[in-house]
Amino acid sequence: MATNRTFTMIKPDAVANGHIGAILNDITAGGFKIVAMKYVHLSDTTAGNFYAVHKERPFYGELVQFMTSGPIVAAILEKENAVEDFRTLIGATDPAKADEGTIRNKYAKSIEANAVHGSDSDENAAIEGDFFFSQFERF
Ligand code: DGI
Repeated sequence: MATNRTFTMIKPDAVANGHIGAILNDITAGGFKIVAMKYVHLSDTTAGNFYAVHKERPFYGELVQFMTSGPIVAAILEKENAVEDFRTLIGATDPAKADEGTIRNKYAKSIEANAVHGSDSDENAAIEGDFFFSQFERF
């Protein structure tokens, strides 16, 4: 399996609840190397553009509002089979359905305030990483 990259965000709920350190620890303990990272507060426009793929979904407005409600940590992670393994590490979208020990199981509050984002494909991982980071901000 080739080494590749995924993109993640620690969402406003997890930041506000003091889980940045614990989540970064789970990520590195899971074998992921952090190759880019920043701490930012998204504007409506930036969050709206990031989630443009979800524009037609009924929760789009709420999602954008939630993602702009406080700062987030964005990062690019590297590992063998990164996209799939990271989705396993974070668990199901709805924390009530997330496996025991996953990041969403431990730190998420609801399907919306679900602690972390993880890219769902190699293609989206590249698009999302490029959205947040220039070539000088990744290693
Ligand atoms: O790839 P995921 O983040 O696991 O899930 P997704 O791509 O289906 O949805 C993107 C985000 O949108 C998800 O992390 C939280 C939010 N979301 C998904 N389904 C719902 C939702 N938000 C609300 N309010 N209601 C939903 O049913």
